[in-house]
Amino acid sequence: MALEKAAHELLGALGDESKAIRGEAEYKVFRDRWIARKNGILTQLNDLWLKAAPKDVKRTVGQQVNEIKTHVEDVVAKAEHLQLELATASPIASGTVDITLPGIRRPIGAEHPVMRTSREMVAVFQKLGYSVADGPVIETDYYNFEALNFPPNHPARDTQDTLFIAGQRAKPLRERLLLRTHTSPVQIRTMEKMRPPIRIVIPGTVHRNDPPDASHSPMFHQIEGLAVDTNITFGDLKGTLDHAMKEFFGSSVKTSFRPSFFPFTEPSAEMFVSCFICGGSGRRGADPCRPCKQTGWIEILGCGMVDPNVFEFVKDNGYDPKKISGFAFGMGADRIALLKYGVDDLQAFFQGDVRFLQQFG
Ligand code: 2NL
Repeated sequence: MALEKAAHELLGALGDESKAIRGEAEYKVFRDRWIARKNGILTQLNDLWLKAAPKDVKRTVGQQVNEIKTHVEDVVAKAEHLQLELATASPIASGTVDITLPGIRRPIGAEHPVMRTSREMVAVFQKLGYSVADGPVIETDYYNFEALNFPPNHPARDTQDTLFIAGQRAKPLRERLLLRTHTSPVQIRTMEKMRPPIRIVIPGTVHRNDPPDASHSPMFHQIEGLAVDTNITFGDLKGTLDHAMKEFFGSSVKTSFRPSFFPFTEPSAEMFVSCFICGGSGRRGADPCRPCKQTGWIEILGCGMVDPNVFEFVKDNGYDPKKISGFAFGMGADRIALLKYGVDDLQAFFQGDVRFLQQFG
């Protein structure tokens, strides 16, 4: 009876230990503890129970020990089998991963509002068949000024607040390097490569020597466009830009064109969009509308018919101003993003404060 009780307790412990096994290392400890030839529990049983048993009960004890031995070997074999299965099964199916635990949150960020504005505006023109072009941020005087009808020493150059690369004095003026002040050089470079007709938009970074404040930054973003073909008219310019503004701001906006000046276009105009904040009324309830300064109109871009002097620089590639014509436009993505998202300080776009950026997530 005492023997049976001991056997029962022993097998209970065997079951408990086998269930508690987690991983290969624990399985090996378990296996050695029970069936190792040297000092394993089975060996000890043989020595302590069987060899020590009095002659008259040796037979019964032998049977008992044999039964225990079969059982222990059985359980160890099963534990090994389970161990192998777990090692090859998926962590979820085997239960070693608790899929009800909360996951690891990985912040994914969000598109910057200026980049989003630029991308959305570009997409409007892509839908009209325009291609996207790009080019270098570090430009030569030739592409940034001369080929755009800013002659050397012309006062129009002063308006660009150009950041020049140092140590260029030894070179001829047209080869001297600077940070492009507009994306227009890309339009010249594209006309050098592609014959008319062309329809292109150019989003890109530009630099000017402006001290940073709520509406200025020495680095900002432009989107320019150019369409050149036979018989392109100012009517094409107005129709295209009016359509683009309705796509971008909503179909209820109106456009207004007012005379202006740019060295590379003639005639030139500034385009206004009816205020998408106040709907053109100039008022927000009892308050004056700030974004449009109560005028009901917001200036969005500059545009015009490409000056024949500009085409002269790319004439050899099919741009003879007697045969073709074109319109061009340029706008600031940062300014449009400011208005669209109601941000009152341009600097917020460039300071990288996560509390600001998270609002666009
Ligand atoms: C503005 C005005 C403008 C252009 C950019 C252009 C380019 C070539 C020829 C003629 Cl290659 N024009 N670009 C024309 C008119 C206005 O930008 O206020 N931008 C922020």
